[in-house]
Amino acid sequence: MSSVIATKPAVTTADDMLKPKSRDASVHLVGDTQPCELTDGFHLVIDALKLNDIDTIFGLPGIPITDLTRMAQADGMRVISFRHEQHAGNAAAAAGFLTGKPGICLTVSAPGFLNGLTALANATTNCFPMILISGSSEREIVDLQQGDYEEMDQLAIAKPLCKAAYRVLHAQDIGVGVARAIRAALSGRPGGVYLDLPAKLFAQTMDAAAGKASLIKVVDPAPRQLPAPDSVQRALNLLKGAKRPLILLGKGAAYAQADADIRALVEKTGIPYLPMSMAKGLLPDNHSQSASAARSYVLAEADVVMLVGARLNWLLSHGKGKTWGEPNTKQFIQIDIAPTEIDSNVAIAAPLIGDIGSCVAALLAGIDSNWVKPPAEWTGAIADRKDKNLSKMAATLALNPSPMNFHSALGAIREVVKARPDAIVVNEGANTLDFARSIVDMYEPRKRLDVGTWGIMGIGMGFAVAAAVTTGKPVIAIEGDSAFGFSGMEVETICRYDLPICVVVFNNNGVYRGTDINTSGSADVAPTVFVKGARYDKMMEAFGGIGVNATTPAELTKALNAALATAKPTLINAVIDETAGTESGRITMLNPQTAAKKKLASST
Ligand code: ADP
Ligand code: TZD
Repeated sequence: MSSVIATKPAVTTADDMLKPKSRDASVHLVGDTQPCELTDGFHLVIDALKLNDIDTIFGLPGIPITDLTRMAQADGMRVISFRHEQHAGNAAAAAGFLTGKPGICLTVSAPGFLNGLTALANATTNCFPMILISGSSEREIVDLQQGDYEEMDQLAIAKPLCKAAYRVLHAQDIGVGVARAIRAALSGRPGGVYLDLPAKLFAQTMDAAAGKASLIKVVDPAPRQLPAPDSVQRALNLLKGAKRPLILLGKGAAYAQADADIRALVEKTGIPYLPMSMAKGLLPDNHSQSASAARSYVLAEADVVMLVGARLNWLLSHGKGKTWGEPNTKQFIQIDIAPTEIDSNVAIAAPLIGDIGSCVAALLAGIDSNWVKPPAEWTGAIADRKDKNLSKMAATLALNPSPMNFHSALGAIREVVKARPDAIVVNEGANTLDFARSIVDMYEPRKRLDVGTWGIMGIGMGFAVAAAVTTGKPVIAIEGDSAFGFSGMEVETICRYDLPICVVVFNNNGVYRGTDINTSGSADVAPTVFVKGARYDKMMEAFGGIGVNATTPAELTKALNAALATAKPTLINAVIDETAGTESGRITMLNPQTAAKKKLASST
């Protein structure tokens, strides 16, 4: 039901002085001349979101959206208020990925908008649906650059960084604006959408019945897109002819929520599969067909690779080079909703364009009891390598060095997650990320959230809050100490909402490690070094949460189990050997080398 207001604003605050409604005579005229029930921009925005089953807003209040946050809360929406907009934006993005509904981030104008924009761009890069709604200053003043409060042409700035951007100028268009934003975020390849709401809009009034009638409930915002039958046949033929087939599952496959069919496809075909980071758990990592522990081998040796919601970007070495073995030995099948993704890096022999649910269902329909599973030579070779690598890893995990290293600490977390497969793991850092991805097995779909396509630091607490709020499940955030610093202040948010989040900070005293030396001779420490022996656990205690300093895997296990049992906000400062990390983790080769250094090296 749409909300109705009196002719006066429903909430009066000191911010009202700066609100533009007093400048707009026509709004008053409408209100004064029509004694009938009125609604306004504030209420129409809330009603439009609620009508579309959006029940949560992640944001940060201030002019001109403070009242919007209050009214949304009063109207039954969950309003999660953050300490910095980037984290609210990241939360919205993660909520979008987890729920398949666009996550909403609400910010103030210019600086708040810009703070949220990184998250919007990241969501778009990750193909997560989210809507950044920002209040903005007066169009007349902004466009003449007359220096309004927080003046900025936000729509123009947002446009190149997201999938779509819209501005609503009139209350009667709010329904259309919200509907377009939802459809743009969800349809086709999901992504970030910007919705610009100038301050003046919120106080505009209109007849309540007309307002209600102006709202749109979006019908089928992510319509199924069936693949063409001939493209299905082409893909099946290629798969059938393969000697060394491989299925590669990406986070698009996790997002698609076609879990049962994806599992059926893997199991019915008997094809080994490799999950990308956020596709881990689509099938349990201990599944016999998982080729994770033989990753390099299968990528180099496979002859037909079927990509399911995964792009051949830098994370997959662009589908070429040493990672992929001998040149011209591979053929690709690619299932994707975005036709222009095809051939983006290498030739795709069998594109399958459609939504993953429909594409996988179509493939399944073509796989009958006569399907010939991959040759034992291939699956056997993979199994051998897996066994070898897994026993190597088990031996490393069994070591108990002092101080802890990444392996011993993650070995402890691995066992806890095994016992709580419903817990959601959030993961960022460099070494902390790379090692956690391979050591901590996932058992259920959409339980792992991480730095994604950009490899961005700062998603930690925003993603953790969204995971806890949208699922109610416990969250374990495995964080490098540098990574944690980007969003660390949100531990207050975690405590304020009493969320079941346990943050584990892998504290090795710096970015990558804590041992760099400043060679200049000045008193400053090296750029990658932090305060030694910092106690991040005290940050959580400062806001009433539980802080634990853990120096052994046993202490870490105990604290983590306690956090899961009590569901209380907890931060474990896991003390890690400061010499343990490598520069940039596994992507150290992406660091450009100075020519001077090369010359130096070659002359010695
Ligand atoms: P990863 O990083 O895990 O390899 P990417 O983010 O690179 O995954 O790829 C995800 C791909 O999934 C994108 O190309 C996107 O267009 C696609 N995608 C997302 N949702 C769907 C869907 N429902 N159906 C089909 N493709 C999808
Ligand atoms: N800024 C942003 C927004 N994203 C980034 N990826 C970086 C900077 C560069 N960067 C990485 O790629 S990883 C990382 C930074 C700063 C932190 C690594 O240190 P850590 O993890 O303490 O988080 P490890 O486990 O000690 O390596």
